[in-house]
Amino acid sequence: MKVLAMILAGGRGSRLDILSEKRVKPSVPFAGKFRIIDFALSNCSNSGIYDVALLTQYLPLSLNEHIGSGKPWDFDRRDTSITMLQPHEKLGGNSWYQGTADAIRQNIEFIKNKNPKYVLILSGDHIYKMDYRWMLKEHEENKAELTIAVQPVPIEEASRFGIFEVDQNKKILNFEEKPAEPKSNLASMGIYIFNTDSLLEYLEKLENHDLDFGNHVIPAMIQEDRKVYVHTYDSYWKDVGTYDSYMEANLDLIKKSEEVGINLYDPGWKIYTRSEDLGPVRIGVTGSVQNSLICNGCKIEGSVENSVLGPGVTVRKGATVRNCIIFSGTYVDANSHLDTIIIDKKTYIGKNSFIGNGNANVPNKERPDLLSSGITVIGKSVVVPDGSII
Ligand code: ADQ
Ligand code: ADP
Repeated sequence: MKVLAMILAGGRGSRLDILSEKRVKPSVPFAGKFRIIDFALSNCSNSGIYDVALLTQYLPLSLNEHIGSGKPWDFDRRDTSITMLQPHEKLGGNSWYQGTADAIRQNIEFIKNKNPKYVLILSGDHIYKMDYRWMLKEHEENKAELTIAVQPVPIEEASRFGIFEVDQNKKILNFEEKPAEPKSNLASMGIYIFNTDSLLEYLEKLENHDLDFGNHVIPAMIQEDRKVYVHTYDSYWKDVGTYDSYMEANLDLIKKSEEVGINLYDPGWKIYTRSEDLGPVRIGVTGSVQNSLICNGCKIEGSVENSVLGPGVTVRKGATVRNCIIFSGTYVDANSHLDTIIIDKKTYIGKNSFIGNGNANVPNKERPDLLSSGITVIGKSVVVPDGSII
């Protein structure tokens, strides 16, 4: 086998706490019909990489259900496979994955059995469309042992990432994981291609119990002057780890693709997902929709603006939904006003409610007396009583 993709889908997504209370971050719904993980999975499939393993440990149920046999991504054919790798008790060993590289290390036997030439390591919570074959080509041309995808980021954000300094051939000279004072703005995207031999060598020789790529493996390889290169990627890429970045990435997809640099409608690079069979969108005589993504099964009698509505959302007459991300099956009853809210699945919003009052700098249109509060988040299956003001 040439390439084995291993997707890290197991960290605690604590910064998206309400949405990831009952599911891991990669299985949080995104852009209406998708889950965050669909992007990494579709990138693999579109790049012709059909051997994929998902490493997960917290709350894997929702993710397991979503992945199933992997059919939407074509991983269920005779010559393709998707494997869920969860921590298991080993003789004398601990079980939970303690760090990103420890998660891979605990599956060394799996890698050896598959015997790939290269291991592609990905993060399950990024929104982007990338052809990994370009990166692999560069990796082979450079005769590298490790190639890391990088992207220039605004310097004021650089301390959230692993930061590199490179020579004119893109060989890495220096790396610092999340430096307080970054020396460059070339940020690691957390996407790695390893020669399997080099990966196994470092996983077997480094002894840290919480072995991590950014903190241990990459610094050790650079210090030992191994052949570590960067691959530059400058199209749309977002790590959706916080409510702000999650909201922003959802709203990005409403914009024209030329404007934002990611296109969900490209027949040559589809994002695949598992979808339910639902009826077509119905917009009633009192309904209006502007600048929004609306999924199948939605019924709209109120007004929806600058929002993302997942499958089967109802917005009753007189209700206004503005700057909201609403997951599937939620019901917004008559004359309620919602602004800048993320609402999880199957939630009921009672009549005549005012929830979320939008951007702190822009007073609410209907009730300028209410304090504005940034992003409000409502958990799964919550019932908000009629007349609530939140
Ligand atoms: P972070 O995103 O901070 O930085 P981390 O939180 O370690 O890295 O997670 C990377 C991925 O691995 C996430 O998808 C996470 O869910 C998953 N993960 C974390 N711990 C795990 C575990 N124990 N078991 C299974 N999966 C786990 C990394 C790099 C930076 C780089 C950014 C880019 O370390 O150098 O800049 O990614 O986003
Ligand atoms: P350069 O190093 O000159 O920026 P690249 O060959 O890295 O050139 O990239 C050229 C263009 O191709 C860029 O717009 C980049 O975003 C895009 N690109 C690079 N790598 C990939 C990839 N792996 N998948 C899809 N597009 C890519």
